Amino acid sequence: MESAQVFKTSHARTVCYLSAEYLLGPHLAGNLVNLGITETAREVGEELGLDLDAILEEEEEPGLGNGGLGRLAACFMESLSTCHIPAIGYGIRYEFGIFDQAIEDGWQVERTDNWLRNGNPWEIPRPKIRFSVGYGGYTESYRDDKGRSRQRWQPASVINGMAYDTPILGYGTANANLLRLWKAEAPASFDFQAFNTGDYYGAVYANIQAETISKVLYPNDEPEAGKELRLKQQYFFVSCSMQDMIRLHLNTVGPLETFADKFVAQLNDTHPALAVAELMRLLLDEHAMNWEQAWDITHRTFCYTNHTLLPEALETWSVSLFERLLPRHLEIVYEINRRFLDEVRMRFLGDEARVWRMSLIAEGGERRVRMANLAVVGSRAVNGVAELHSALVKATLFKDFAELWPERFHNVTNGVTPRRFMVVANPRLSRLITATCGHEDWIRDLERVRELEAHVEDAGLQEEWRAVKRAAKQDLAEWMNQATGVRLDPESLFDVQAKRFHEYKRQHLKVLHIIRCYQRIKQGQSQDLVPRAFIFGGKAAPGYFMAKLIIKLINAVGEVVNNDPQVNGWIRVAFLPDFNVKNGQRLYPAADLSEQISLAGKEASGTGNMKFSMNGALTIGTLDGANVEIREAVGAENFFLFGMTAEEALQRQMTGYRPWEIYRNDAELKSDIDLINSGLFSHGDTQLFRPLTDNLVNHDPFMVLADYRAYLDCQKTVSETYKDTPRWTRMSILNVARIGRFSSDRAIREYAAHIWKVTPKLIEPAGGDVA
Ligand code: F58
Repeated sequence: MESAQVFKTSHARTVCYLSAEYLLGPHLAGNLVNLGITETAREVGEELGLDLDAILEEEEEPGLGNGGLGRLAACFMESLSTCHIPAIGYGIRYEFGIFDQAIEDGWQVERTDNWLRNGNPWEIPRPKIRFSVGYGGYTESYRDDKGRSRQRWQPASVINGMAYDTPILGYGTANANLLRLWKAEAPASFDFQAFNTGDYYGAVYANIQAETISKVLYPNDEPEAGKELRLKQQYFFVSCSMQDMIRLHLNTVGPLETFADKFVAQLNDTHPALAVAELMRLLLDEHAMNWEQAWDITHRTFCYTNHTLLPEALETWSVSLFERLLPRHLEIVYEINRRFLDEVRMRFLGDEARVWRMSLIAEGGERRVRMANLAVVGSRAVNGVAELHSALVKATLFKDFAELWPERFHNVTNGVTPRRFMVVANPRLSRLITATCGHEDWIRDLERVRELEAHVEDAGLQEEWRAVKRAAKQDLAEWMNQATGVRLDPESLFDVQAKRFHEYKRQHLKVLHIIRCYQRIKQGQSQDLVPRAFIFGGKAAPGYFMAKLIIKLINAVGEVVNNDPQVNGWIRVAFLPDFNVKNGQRLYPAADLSEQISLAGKEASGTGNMKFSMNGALTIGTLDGANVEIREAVGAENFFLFGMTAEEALQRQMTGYRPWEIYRNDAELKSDIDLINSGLFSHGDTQLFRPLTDNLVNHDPFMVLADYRAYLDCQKTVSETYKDTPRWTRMSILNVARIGRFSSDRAIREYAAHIWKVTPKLIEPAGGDVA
C-alpha cells in the first residue's frame, strides 16, 4: 500500500509488463527470503509445532505459464521490485494453469492443474477494479457533437474483467509491485436481462461463456487450430490492462497527452500485441483524439521483446477470425498498415517485394494478420533476449525492419533471480558463498559472487563445495526414489536435461548418447566412462506427437538400463515427472552437468542454462542463445563446447543436408538407431519409435545426426574431466563466481536504462525497517 501510494503521489514513471504468462512458482519461501525473515518464521513455526519445510512443501504453485517466457516474466517482476522500479505486471488469472504431468507406462499424461482448489492466500480481489470488454458486432460512422466524423464499435457481446492483485516483494526493500491478473466474468446486466426476458438458462449460459475466457492456459506449441478462445484471451487481458492504465493516468496525472511519459508498456512476445490496436481504439474512439496524436502516444508507449525465431511459432491470425471478433481493431490495423506501407514505399522506391514482406497482413493464401509485424511497427524499441538471438533477429526475421529503423533494435540478454534460484533453492550453497565472501551482498548484487574466485584454490573451500553438491544430490536421489522408484547414486555424475520437450532442444541427441554408453558397457568398453545418472525433466505440449514420443523413448530406455545389472552400476536413467518451478528448485542444486544442446540458432536464450550454472553445474552446450555469453563469462576452459555454429548449420541446410549419409557412414550412430528400431526398448515392437528414427534418418530438421559425433567426443572430455575431482570442483566454483551477469537484476537495469528510460524510486518503509 505504501508503494502504491508513493508511486501514485509522486507520479513516478511506471513500467507495465504485459504478459499472457507468469510462471510464478510457490510464493512463501521467496517472500520470506525477500523480507529477511526465513529463520524467524522457522523458529516461530517450531514454537507452534509446525515444520516450515513441510509447509513450504505443501504450497500449490501458480503455474500460469508454459516455460521460459512465463518464468522470465516472474523473474522480471521480482527484479523490478528489488531494483526499486515502479511496475505493474498485467496478465490473466487462469483458473487452470499448465497441466500437471504424470508418466504412465512411460507416456506423458496430462492432468488438470486445479491450483485454486484450496483458495489462493496471496491474491487480493479488487471488485471495484472491473472493466468491460467487447467482442464481435460491427462498426459504424457517426458525427460527434462537434460535427466531426468518427467511428464507433457496437460489440455483439460484452464481458467483464475483474482484477486480482498479488504483491511481488523485492529483496531487502519496502518496494513492492503489483501483479494484476484479470479474471473474466459475466457482467451483472446478464442477470437483469434474465429477469426481463425470462431467459434464465440463456443468462446462465452467457455467464459460463464469459468465464471460459480466463479458464485455462493454452499449453501451446502447436499450429493454430480452433484457437478462437486464445485470441479472445489475448484481447481480454490487453483491453482490461489498457483501460486500467488509462484510468490510473486520469486519476493521478491527468490529461492523456502525457500518457507515454507516465507509462511504458513492455510486450512479452506478441501475445499482448493487440494492445497497440486497443490503445489506439481507446484514444481515438473513447477519448476523441485524432489519429496523429493517438499514434504518437501509442508508438511512444510500447516496446516489444521477441522470444523466438522459429517460423512456426510466430503468431498470425486469420483476417476472417480477427474481423469477426474484433472488427474495429481490424480497421485500425488496416489504417496503421496503410500509413506504414506508404512510409516503406517512399523509402524503398519500387520495391514491392519488400512492401509485401513487411505488410501487417500476409497475402497469398488465406489473409492473415502478422502479430510480430504489428508489434514492431507499434513499438519504439524491439529487443531479442541474447546477443546471438538479437543479431539473428536483425539479420533474418526483422531484416527489412532493421534496415528501415536500425535504431529501434536492441539486445537485452535474459537473466534469472538469484533469490529464488540460489537462496531459496540452494540454501547450503548460499551459506557457503556468504561465509566465503564474508557478506550477503551478493544476493542483491550478483556480480559480487566474483569474490569467490580469490578462494578457488582453497582446498578447504573445495571440500565444502563438494559436500554441498553431494548433499543436494542426496536430497534429489531420495526425492526421485520416492516419486519414481528409480534409485540414483549420489556418487555418480548427475547429468541433467530439464526444459520443455521440443525437437529443436534435442533431448533425442541425449538419448542417443545414453544408448551409446549402454552399448559400450555391454561390449566391455567402459574404460572411458564415469558412472552417470541421466536425469530428464520437462513437459511436452499435449498435441506434440514427436515430443511425447521422445518422452516415451527416454522412459523405455530407462526401463531397460535400470533393470540390467550389467550396466546399472554405471548408468541410470530417471525422468522427473511434472517439471515445474518447485521441482526445478530440487534439480538445479543437484546437477553436475547441464545439458544445453539445442541446434545453434534455434534457442533464443535459454534461462535454465543460467540456473544450472549458478548452482555449480558445468555446461555441455552448443553456441546457441545465452550459452554463448555464459561461456564467455565463465571462461571457455570451464565450458564443454561442441557442435556446429548457427552459421555452419544454416550453410549446411542450404547446401543440402543428407542425414542418411551420416547414418550410413557412422557405424556407432547406425547401431544406436538400429537398436531403437530392433524393439529392445519396446518389448519387441519394432514400429513404436519408427516415426522418430525415420524422421532422424530421412529429414532430421534439427540436425541431431550432424552433431552426434561432436557431442559424443565432448562427452568423453566431460567424463575425463569429472575423474579429476579437484579440477572439476575448481571449474564448478568458477562457474558460480563468474555468473553475476545473468541475474535478472542486471537485465532489468538494462531495460530501465536503455529501453524504458525509467529511474528507481525507493520506498521508505512506513512502519520500521525491513530485513
Ligand atoms: C522462450 N520461449 C525461449 N515460449 O524459447 C527461450 O529461449 C527463452 O529463454 C525464453 O523464452 C525467455 O526469453 C518460450 O518460453 C513459450 O513458452 C511460448 C508461450 C506461448 C505459446 C508458444 C510458446
